[in-house]
Amino acid sequence: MNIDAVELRRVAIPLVTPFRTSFGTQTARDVLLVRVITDRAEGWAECGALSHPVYSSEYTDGAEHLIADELLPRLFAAGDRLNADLVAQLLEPVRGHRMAKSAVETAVLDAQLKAAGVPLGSHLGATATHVVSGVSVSIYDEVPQLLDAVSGYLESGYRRIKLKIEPGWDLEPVAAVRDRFGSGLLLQVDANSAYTRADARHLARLDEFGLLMIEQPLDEEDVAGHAELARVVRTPICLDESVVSARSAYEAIRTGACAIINIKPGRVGGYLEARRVHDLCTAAGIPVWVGGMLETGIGRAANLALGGLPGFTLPSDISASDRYFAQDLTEPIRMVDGRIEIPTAPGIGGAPIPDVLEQLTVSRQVVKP
Ligand code: NPQ
Ligand code: MG
Repeated sequence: MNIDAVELRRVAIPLVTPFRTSFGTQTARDVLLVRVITDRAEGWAECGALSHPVYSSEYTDGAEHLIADELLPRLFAAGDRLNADLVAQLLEPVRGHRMAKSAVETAVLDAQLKAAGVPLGSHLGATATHVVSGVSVSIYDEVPQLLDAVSGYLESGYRRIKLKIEPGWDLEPVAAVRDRFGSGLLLQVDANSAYTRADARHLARLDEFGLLMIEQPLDEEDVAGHAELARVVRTPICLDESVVSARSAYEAIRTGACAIINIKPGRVGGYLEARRVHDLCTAAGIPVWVGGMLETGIGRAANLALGGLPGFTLPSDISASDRYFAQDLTEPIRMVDGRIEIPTAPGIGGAPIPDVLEQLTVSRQVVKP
């Protein structure tokens, strides 16, 4: 494949409601899009990094800079040898920056699959036609606000509720949701690393609420701490931030640090590595589910393809477009009866609506070989 040019676009999309997690409150999404223009097709991808390095060390400005200065020159150097399976190897000399690498690899993969007329789901080995849709729920100031929000999401049809928690907002909101909506509700929590090993006994008090999992309670680097916690807390531990590759998934599972893994293609470096994480977890009997980074329809369409693989047996964080955006970059992704259909169009199955893209674009740069 020959790349004629790569366009890097920054898009600002307001969130319908502020989204508060243990690492802060976001009111808009500052998105980096990568568009690879080749002689045969063009490919799109979304970089999941946030505006600031508060979820992980990557952030949008840094990712844009790194892609333009460090990653694209390495792709151009490959000339017409370039194909999606070669990208990870070409970018290997650059350490880290997995979300940036994922966006570049995905855009090349999208172009390649569109030229071949192959949907990403088929390419990855998806066996399902739909993905079960869960929703991630913000931290609120008061419990009544939380109960109203959860009530609205359940009315929309979401099959699973995930509550963001942090010290001071954990037992009370979880108890209130369990009390209001009953023991049948699929319910889990996500701490985004807000606790320490010293909180083990406190976190064990969540065991009485029959949660599906406690996601990333400790620091991303404290894998041993999660294994220690798993011996005190009965609720299954799920890792998110700690799993950055198939190798780190293997180490976490071997150490006993997790019983479940949230797979986010950007966090692990791309959809091809995400499939390797899926395959490894499935072989080890570890259930996985597709996480979310509040992507636009471009990122979420691709995530749906991944969610069709057989090991994704738990409800995803792939919510409908209207969970986050009044106007998505793509045609709205809709949930029907708690499930979202996996796109069957060639490639990632999502592309921006041109005039919406122009309207929301903050900046763009074109990088040529
Ligand atoms: C998680 N995602 O599972 C991440 C946290 C996250 C759906 O909870 C803007 C604002 C971007 C908040 C990306 C979900 C974000 C964000 C990710 C939260 O840990
Ligand atoms: Mg998480």
